[in-house]
Amino acid sequence: MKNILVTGATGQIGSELIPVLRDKYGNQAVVAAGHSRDPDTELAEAGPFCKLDVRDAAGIEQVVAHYRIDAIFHLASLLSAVAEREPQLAWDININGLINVLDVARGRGCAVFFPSSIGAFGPLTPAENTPQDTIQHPNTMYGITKVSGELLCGYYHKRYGVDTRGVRYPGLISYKTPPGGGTTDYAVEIFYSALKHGRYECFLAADTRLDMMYMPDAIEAAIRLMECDGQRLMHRNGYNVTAMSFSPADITREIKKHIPDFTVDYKVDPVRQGIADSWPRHMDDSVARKEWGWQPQFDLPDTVADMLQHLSNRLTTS
Ligand code: AKB
Repeated sequence: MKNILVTGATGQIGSELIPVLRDKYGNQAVVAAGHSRDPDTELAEAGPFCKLDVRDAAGIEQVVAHYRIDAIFHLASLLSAVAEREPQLAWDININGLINVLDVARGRGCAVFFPSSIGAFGPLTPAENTPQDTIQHPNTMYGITKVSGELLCGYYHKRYGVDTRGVRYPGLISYKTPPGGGTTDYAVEIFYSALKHGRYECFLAADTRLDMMYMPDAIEAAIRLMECDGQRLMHRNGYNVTAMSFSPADITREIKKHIPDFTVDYKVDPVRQGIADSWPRHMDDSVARKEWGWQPQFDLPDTVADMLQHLSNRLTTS
């Protein structure tokens, strides 16, 4: 990778991936492209930033040509809960946006990273040790766009030779940019509430166990997969990756080790609970470990300690 475009630059993953890529490849080599939110000054000033709607195919073509892009991290996407509220918009952004990126990549010889999700599975999927290759019948629009995205990436590789690669991310935990409209967002919100108020009202039931990952591992997964020798990749797209599996009750117990008076109440949101209940509890990610050396660093105790430390610094200085 020489010149890199990151779509969804101001989102939860993009805002943390871009500084890491810029450290590695140089500030000018990494173009940040965001749609709606204003970029923070660090993102916009450290290197090229452009406003881009991924539904605008000509706009993508122009940016890729102008900056001589050879790799695209295509992160722009609506998340699960918001996609249930606006299914047509989710299809438009998540699928038509992806096809635009894949077509430009095909014409300009770019590699493409596509983040799929645990949402690509559904209620018929084995929930424990979810295999790499298994039933994928999601019952949410988000899941339908993610499984279709995996298939499209596979198709563009087989049919047109586009170097597509991707993972199925679990819920992602980070302190820099909050996620927006996801089902696993509780695992980020809980830290803000614990530090600010000492209590949290959780929208998932106490025993809803899901796969999760701390952001530094998510960034490492994307870069490691894109940098590895493509000959090693038998699957290429939709690699299961996970770092831990926990429920709201488990993370509460871990936070209480640092903030003993912290309390959680449960007010279950039926929509998000229904989505979570259709997802795996714990994926088997041995194929990613074998094919490209996936190895997470952060478990639940490490994540909680690091989140609380960074977030309390941010909250006291803001
Ligand atoms: C969401 O909750 O929608 C995302 C995801 C697991 O893909 N965080």
